[in-house]
Amino acid sequence: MSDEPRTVVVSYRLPLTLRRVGPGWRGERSTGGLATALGPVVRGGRGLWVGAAGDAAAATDPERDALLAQWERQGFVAVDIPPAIHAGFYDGFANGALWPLFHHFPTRFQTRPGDWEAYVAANRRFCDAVLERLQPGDRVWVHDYQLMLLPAMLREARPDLAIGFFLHIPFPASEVFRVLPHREELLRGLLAADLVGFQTWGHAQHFRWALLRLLGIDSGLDRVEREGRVTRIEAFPIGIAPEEFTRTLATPRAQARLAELRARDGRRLVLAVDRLDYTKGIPERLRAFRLLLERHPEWRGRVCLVQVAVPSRERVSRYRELRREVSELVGEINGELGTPEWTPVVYLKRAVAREELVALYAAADVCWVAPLRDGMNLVAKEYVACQEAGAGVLLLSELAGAAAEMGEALHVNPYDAEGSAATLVRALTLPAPERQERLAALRVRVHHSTAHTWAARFLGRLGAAAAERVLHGGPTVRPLPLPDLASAWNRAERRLLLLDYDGTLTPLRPRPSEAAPDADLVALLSALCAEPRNTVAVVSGRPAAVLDPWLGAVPGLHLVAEHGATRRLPGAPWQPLRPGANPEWKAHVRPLLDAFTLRAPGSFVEEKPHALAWHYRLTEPQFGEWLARDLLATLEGVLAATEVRAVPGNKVVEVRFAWAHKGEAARTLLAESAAELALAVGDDQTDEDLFAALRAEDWSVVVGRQASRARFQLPTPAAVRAALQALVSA
Ligand code: GDG
Repeated sequence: MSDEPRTVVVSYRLPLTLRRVGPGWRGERSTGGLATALGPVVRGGRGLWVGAAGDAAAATDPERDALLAQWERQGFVAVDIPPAIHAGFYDGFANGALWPLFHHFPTRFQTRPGDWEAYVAANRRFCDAVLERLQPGDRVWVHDYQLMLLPAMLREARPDLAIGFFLHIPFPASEVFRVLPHREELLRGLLAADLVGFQTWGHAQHFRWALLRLLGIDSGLDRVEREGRVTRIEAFPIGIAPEEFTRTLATPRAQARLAELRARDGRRLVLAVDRLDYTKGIPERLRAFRLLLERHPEWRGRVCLVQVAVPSRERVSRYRELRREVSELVGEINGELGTPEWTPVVYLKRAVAREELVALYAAADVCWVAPLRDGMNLVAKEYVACQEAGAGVLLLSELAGAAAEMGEALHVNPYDAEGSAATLVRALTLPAPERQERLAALRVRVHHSTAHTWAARFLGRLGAAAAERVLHGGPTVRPLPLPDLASAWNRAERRLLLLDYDGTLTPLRPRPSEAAPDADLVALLSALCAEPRNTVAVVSGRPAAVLDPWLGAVPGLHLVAEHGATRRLPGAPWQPLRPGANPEWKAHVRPLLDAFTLRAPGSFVEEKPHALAWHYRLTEPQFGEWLARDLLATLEGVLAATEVRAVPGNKVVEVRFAWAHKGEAARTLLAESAAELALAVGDDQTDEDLFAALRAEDWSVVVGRQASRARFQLPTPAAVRAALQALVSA
């Protein structure tokens, strides 16, 4: 027995379809890379596959229930989506909005009232079906655009669950993605996963760009860190199960068909195989083919395009229009150019049997894969697998994900009819040695990167990503053990409290001026100060002019402003921490910051008595980062010989005295108070200096789940206040 965790695969459709046969029901197995690759992952008790069964749910049919119960024992769990939800979910939001937009057709996307709610409700159904069956140690692998909210729903219910998500279709450029209503919810839906996989590196980068532009979240090349949790981002180009195709091709039926096709008439056979979908570029390819026959009459009668097009999503109106458009175009071309002996386009508007498909792949001189946009495109890979003995040419759209991997194909821009026609002529006339060489290189990759290696790699990375999350969110920063703190607190004769303000005593606000203390906070601080054994200090990055009116009236409270540049002892005037420090440098630096402000709309300079800060939170994100790097480099030169430093912060560049940090303030207060016990609480990077200044036995507490050198952690400012209240009462 392996100790691999169980995998719960969730996709919109199960690899089984429920069909009514007379009065009863029958299940039909689907083939295809996904079913082949993930079948072994779930079979034999190793996991579950959760998805819709493909019929309109008929909840009260006992025969159907019996069959579904049998499926469940084999690892296939059918989710019933009531028809009223299904229409808005599948035909509506998934295929009317997400599908066109993700394939870069913003003009084709539409949302109707209620579609989004249906999408949410359907995702909730899948979530419930998964949660009902989860066992300890399970990991969940969610598939595709129909289920983008599912990772967040699962995470909310099960914070420790290992969750992976794979997007089979492209992730669009952020300028296209931003058109979508509810875009933020969808991004957050995915971010809840431990691992988000895309078909290509390009799609992954589009996703990162959208995070930055729409949520303001920075990411590394392969990861996002947020609230102490990591989401890994990676490309996993999907493959096929080549043996499925070569095995079928070896069957007598397929071989007989291949012989028939070859014996036909000596004409060149160009093959196209697609779902009847507007992303697949079928009309564009037909027009390019017509152009070739018009421009190169010598090819008339010598080449034939076989277009297999499987009808799909016919309830969506755009698909019905496409079907009509393709039929008309085929009719026109055959009517205008065909002869009694020759039909230029053979149009098969139906699914063909697997044996027929592989025989066509093997017989075709050229396979013309022309999507206007495609996540991957498996047809390109299937063709290569079936050209075992042949020397066919793959003509591949550069806008398919497959193009990134299949460099030896002849690439075309499917929107360029002339270019496509010219490349087809080239394909038809390419010398045999070159064809063989290109195909050989493609074949190695198709056999090497398969659906199996794809699934194994994804699950391997998911395991690693989940383990890393446990490591980060786990034992390094423990929750604050309040009873232990309270007893240490009670034992100590002299105690020092160092409290950051924003994000620690009050929640962070969009506008800094909204963060004024409420009456409860003032009362809490007053109670802490009233105890003679306590020295209490608020240590903030804010200037004195803000802290004074907010907290200046609390009797006995120490205030430290501008990260430690200046402070106020209870009842005394403000004093610089290092007397004699002269901020005359500001006069030289300020014009430089003003110049950067002019270049970056939305940025501004904050002037404090001892420091200057250039804020760029409202600036176009990447431009802001780029300018900030430029500013830091410039200031490094300008300030080299001074005791002033430029320090990068969260969307801010701070220019201040090198010694003006919270650590320096903490050390001074520790020495003056002669405290036996110090407790420091803070939430951001500048508070790390505070923690670093403490002694080993002191108590440091970070607010939030981010990585920190603090020993302990509290989740929110509210929890901080509760803990301080407990100390008052102790
Ligand atoms: C999505 C993404 C991504 C087609 N006609 C017949 C037939 N087929 C089979 C093909 C192929 C499959 O359908 C189509 O796969 P694609 O990859 O081309 O496209 P989508 O269905 O849009 O799939 C896509 C894929 O997910 C996987 O991640 O590559 O980019 O859009 O397998 O062989 N099969 C049979 N008869 C037919 O007439 N038997």
